[in-house]
Amino acid sequence: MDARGSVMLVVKRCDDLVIQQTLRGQQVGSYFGNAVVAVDLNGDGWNDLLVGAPFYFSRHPEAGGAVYVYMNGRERFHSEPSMVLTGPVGSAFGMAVAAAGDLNQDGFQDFAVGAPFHDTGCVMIWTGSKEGVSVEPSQVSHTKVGTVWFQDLVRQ
Ligand SMILES: [Ca+2]
Ligand SMILES: [Ca+2]
Repeated sequence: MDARGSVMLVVKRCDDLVIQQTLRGQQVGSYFGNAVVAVDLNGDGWNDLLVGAPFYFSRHPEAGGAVYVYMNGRERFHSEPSMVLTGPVGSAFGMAVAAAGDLNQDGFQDFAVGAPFHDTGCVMIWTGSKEGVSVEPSQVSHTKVGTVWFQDLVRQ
């Protein structure tokens, strides 16, 4: 066993639980698997998987916290993430990941990622698309002295 973390996909067969696939984290201590959400990002009817690793760290480019996106290849997830979203250094981006429904009404499911250590805390909204996930967050919300304000980073 190492400390890279893993996510196991388990199916129920009769009365037994069988491990169907294991996705492994890439960095020791990244807390890969701290948050796991299944959501159909590209609207093909197959749930895709988001896995948070809030203590992932990268120096070049500087990043802290990651969310790994695994697209569903029908019955199995690709063993390598199709995309890795990262947050600001020390932000614990990916501590919380939640399906948010279709926020921008484009027919694709969207999701929210929490970065609790970024300033006073921050939630970023990422949108699903035919290809999987938008490259940049579409919306970032910060908390500031009890009020919430929204900043559009990318206008759709
Ligand atoms: Ca899908
Ligand atoms: Ca959407």
